[in-house]
Amino acid sequence: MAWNKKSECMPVEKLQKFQLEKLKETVDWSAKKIPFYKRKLKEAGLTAADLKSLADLGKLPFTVKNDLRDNYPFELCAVPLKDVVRVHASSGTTGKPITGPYSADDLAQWSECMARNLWAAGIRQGDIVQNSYGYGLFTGGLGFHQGASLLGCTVIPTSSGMTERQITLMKDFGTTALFCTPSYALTIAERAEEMRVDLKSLPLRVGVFGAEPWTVGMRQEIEERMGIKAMEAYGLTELGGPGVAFDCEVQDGLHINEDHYLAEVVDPATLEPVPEGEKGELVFTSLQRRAMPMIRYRTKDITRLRRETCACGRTLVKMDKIYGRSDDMLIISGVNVFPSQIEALLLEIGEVEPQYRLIVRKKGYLDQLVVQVEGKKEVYEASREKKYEVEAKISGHIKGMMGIGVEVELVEPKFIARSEGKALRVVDERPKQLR
Ligand code: DLL
Repeated sequence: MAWNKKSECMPVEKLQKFQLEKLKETVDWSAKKIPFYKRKLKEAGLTAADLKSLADLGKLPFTVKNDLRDNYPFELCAVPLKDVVRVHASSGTTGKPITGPYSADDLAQWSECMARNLWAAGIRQGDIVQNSYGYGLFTGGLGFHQGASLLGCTVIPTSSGMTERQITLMKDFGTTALFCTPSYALTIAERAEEMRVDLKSLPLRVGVFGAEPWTVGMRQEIEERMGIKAMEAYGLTELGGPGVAFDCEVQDGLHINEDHYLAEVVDPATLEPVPEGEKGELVFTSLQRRAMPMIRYRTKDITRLRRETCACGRTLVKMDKIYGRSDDMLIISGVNVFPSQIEALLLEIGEVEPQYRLIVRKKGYLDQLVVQVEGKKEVYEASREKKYEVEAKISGHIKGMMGIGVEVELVEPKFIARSEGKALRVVDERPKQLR
C-alpha cells in the first residue's frame, strides 16, 4: 500500500510526538553548528528546551531565500565539507544561486522520500523509467534517479532536451514511466504527434511531473494526449529537492513527508499561522536533515493544508496543488491573479492549445494583462472574424470568472517557445521601478 507503511501511515498523535522530538534535535543542532541560526535563536531568546509542543513552532524565527544567498556558498552548512557528499544548487530567476549540501544520511533520506513518491504513483521494480528532468545542479534529475534506483526500476537517464531522441528511446526501450516537468511533457506529446508516433500505443502508462505549478486541467490534457496517468511531485532545493510532497492514487492533494518536513501555512502579510484549511504561504522546517537544516523556511508557494483521512491509508497531512507563488501573483484591477487561474480557464476553451504566456504592461497607472495563447491550427488559419470571436470568447470567460478585463491575443501555433524544463509563463514588461 505504501512504500514505508510505518512512516506514511503512522497514527497522527505518534507522528506529532516524533515531529516534536526531531524539531528539538534540529533546533539544537542548528544552534550549535550554524552561526546564522545561533544568532537568530539567541535574538529570539529560544533554545530547543523551550519547545514544549508543536504549537511553539511559531516562536521560532523564519528563514528566507535571501538568508541562503547571503550565506552562499556554505555558511549554512552544519557539517564539515569533507562530510558533504553532494551539493546541488538553484539559480532561480534573479540573484546569486543558493546551494544545497547533503551528508550521506541526507542523501539516503532523500532517496527514501523519492521512493515513497514514486511508489505512490504506482511505479515498481520492472518499470522502465525515463528520467527527463535535467541532470546536474538541478535536484530533479538525481532526485528522481535515486528514488527509482531504490525501487529497483530500470532507469534511463535521458535528462531534458533533445525531444525527438526522447521519443525514439521511449519507443525503442519500451519506457513505462516518464519523469519531467508538466510543460516538458506537453512538449514531448506535441513533438510525438508531429513525428506521427502514437504515444497511446506505447507501453508508457504513468508520468510523475512537478517543479512548476500546473492545473488539474493541464493534468487532464497530458493524461489524454499521452494516454497515461499523470502523478505529481513537489519540493524545493532549499529542502533537498523533490520528495517533500507527492500525490497518491486518490489524486486529491499532495501528502507531505511529515516525518521529514514539518509544514505550516502562514499569512504572507502578517506571518501569523492561518487556521487549518485556509490558504496562505507554505513554510517548512526540516526534521532530519543534517548538512543544511532549515528552520521555518518561507517557500512563497501558496496552498492550504488538510488533515483528513485519505482513502489511500496514509495519515500524512495533505496540501492542495500549489496555486502559485506569491512572487508570481499579479494584481490586475485590484484583483489578485495567479497564472494558474488563467491556465485553468484557458484549458476550458476548445479552440486553443495549452500553450500560453501572460504579459504584464503598464497602461497609464494601471497594470494591464495580455494573455497570449496559441490558437489551434484550424482556428488560427480560419477567417480573421473567427480569431476575433475566439479572443472575445476567452476575454469574456476570464471576465465572467475572475472579474478582470484582459486583452487576449490569439497567436499562431508554435509562437510560444516550448519548454524543456520550467516554463516561463509571465513576462513582465513594466518598467522596473513601477512593478
Ligand atoms: O523544482 C524540485 C523539484 C524537482 C520538484 C522535480 C518536483 C520535481 P527548485 O528548482 O528549487 O526545486 O524549485 C522549487 O518550484 O518552491 C515551487 O514554486 C515550484 N514547484 C516545485 N514542485 C512543484 C509542484 C524543484 N508540484 C519551486 N507544483 C517551489 C507547483 C512546484 N510548483
